Amino acid sequence: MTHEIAVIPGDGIGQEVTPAAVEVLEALDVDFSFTEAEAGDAVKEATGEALPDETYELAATADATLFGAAGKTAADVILPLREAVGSFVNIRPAKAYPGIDAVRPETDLVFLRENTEGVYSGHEDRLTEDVATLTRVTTQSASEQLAEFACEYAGPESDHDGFTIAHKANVMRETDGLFRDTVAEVAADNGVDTDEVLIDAFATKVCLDPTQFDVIVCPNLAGDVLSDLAAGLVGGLGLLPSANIGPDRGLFEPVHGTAPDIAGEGVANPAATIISAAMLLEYLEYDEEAAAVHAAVEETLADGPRTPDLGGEASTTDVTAAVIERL
Ligand code: GGG
Repeated sequence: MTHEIAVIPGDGIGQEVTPAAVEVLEALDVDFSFTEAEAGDAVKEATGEALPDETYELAATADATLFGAAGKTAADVILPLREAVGSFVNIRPAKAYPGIDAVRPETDLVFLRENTEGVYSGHEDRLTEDVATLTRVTTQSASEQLAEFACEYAGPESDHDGFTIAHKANVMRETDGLFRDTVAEVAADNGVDTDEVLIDAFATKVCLDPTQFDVIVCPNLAGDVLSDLAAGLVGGLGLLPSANIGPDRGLFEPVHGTAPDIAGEGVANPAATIISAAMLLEYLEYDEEAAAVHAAVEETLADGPRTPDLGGEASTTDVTAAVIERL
């Protein structure tokens, strides 16, 4: 069976790390058909549209999508692409790899981020020169859908022991109150253990001792910010993959953005995108191949060439070749 994979590199280093991950997928014995499409700042400049209709359609119909990075047009690109695949959760694992000089080598976390609403609802207005507003949206239905996923991901049948609900319901009483209460109720109904933490307290606690946490379920913006914070504990954004999961399809992307400071230099770390490709393989139930890619990345990080973000001098292509060699 051939799997149709949409490949959308986006901007900046997305143009470098996405082909690297495709190369790794091509090295496996899996029948993929890759179709590349444009999105982002460059296509907006050329055509006036950051996300051409054909790119949206491709993501909405492919079996899975591999995305690179969004820059200035992120709101017009990555949010609609997540919608195209019907994604309601963004899974963001943040773990320290052996051999990497991490601030907190004991870190092993998974963020389950609400992926459709919150302050990324898109309801922003510039009312006057002085005043801009944003409507934060929380729905019981989206919170329930996330919670049901979290119960499967971290429930009794899994390797996890329940999850932590991160929120700020003491201040955002209605929106985060609804989020917290809904997620806690679904977990209780499913017999899944939960505890809760305020988002600001979480930021301190996770830096001091990340082993206090395992799976963290959180609203959209909190998941975006806190997973980047966790990247700082494990060696940087070059190491964090993600999976946007919907009922019938998924979109897989590194957590990092376009990195304009190094874009075009050929030294971007491809690890986050290659691990995202491993998550794509898991999603399509190629568990053996996924495990092989995870292992090859781990070995490369431990003793192979390293890009400058990890203290090395290797290029994106050197690291990609090293991963493929270890498959
Ligand atoms: N590959 C992830 C990416 O492009 N990140 C840039 C960004 O601004 N992301 C916002 C988000 O993940 O919601």
